[in-house]
Amino acid sequence: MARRYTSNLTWDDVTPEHLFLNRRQLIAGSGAMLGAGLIGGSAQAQEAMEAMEPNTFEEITTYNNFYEFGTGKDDPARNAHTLVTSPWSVEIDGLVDNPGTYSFEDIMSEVEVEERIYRLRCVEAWSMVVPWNGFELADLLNRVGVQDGARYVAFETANRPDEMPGLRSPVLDWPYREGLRLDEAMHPLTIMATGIYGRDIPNQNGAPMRLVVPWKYGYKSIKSIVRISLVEDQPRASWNEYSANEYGFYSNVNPEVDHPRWSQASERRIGGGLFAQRQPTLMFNGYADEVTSLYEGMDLDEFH
Ligand SMILES: Nc1nc2c(c(=O)[nH]1)N[C@H]1C(S)=C(S)[C@@H](COP(=O)(O)O)O[C@H]1N2
Ligand SMILES: [Mo]
Repeated sequence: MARRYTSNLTWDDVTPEHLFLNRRQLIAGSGAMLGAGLIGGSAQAQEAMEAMEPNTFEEITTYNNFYEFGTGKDDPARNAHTLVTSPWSVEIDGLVDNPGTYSFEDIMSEVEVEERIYRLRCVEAWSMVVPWNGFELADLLNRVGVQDGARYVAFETANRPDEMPGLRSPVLDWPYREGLRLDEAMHPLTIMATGIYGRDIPNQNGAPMRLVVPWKYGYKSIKSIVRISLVEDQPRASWNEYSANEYGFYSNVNPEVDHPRWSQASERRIGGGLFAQRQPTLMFNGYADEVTSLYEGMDLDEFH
């Protein structure tokens, strides 16, 4: 199952020329458009390939949301160097067979890291395409042993005022928290990212380990995680608590459900230039074939 989404490029492989020659292969490995009959010579196939052209390392690492380091897009790249990411450990607790404090190295020695090229769609209606390195969250959860009764997974970011200047402003009720339903967390598209373009993930992108859930708005992808809890009830989620009608718990990318203050029908691709055309936003950010079944029978307007 997981193989389907895998590509195994290393940093050395990822030259622009290589990407150009292998775009078709990358699309096939991306999860986007699979099964939609778009892989071929058609105009849509061309469009699909262009939509999955990765952004540059520079773009991905200088236009970030990481409010612990300031609310400006360039604040994290400027300020996040103060975060101490080694040593790092993650507390895994709640309804698990093997609760404990796991070092980042211990986790990395157990899991299988691979490359996933995913679209990232922010709720602010911009997007980019990122070649992540990471492992399936399910891989980690299966190793610690999820117990019966666990229905959700809760995540917390580090809460270190000395290293995170943004914590001085009460923008959110720190620490940053997010949550997934267990089936979303166990889905093979859901990864813990530890790298970008084959390099260690930079601090501004959530070092040393951040969640990536490609069919949900970017803010669900919580950065610099220090705690993972398996729980029975729907956990707290920072943006949902900030304003529940603007930011639902599910936050699935959905062009038909607008944010109360702006449309979600289209998006601006980062790096596309000032006059680049906006792109239509795709249902579940292009991963509908893979995840629609998770929400069968749910009103996605109500459970936005
Ligand atoms: N801890 C934490 N995680 C966070 C955020 C944040 O402010 N703090 N911002 C989120 C938002 S809004 C987005 S769009 C993505 C951006 O990820 P990137 O900077 O790697 O592109 O991170 C998400 N994870
Ligand atoms: Mo975002």
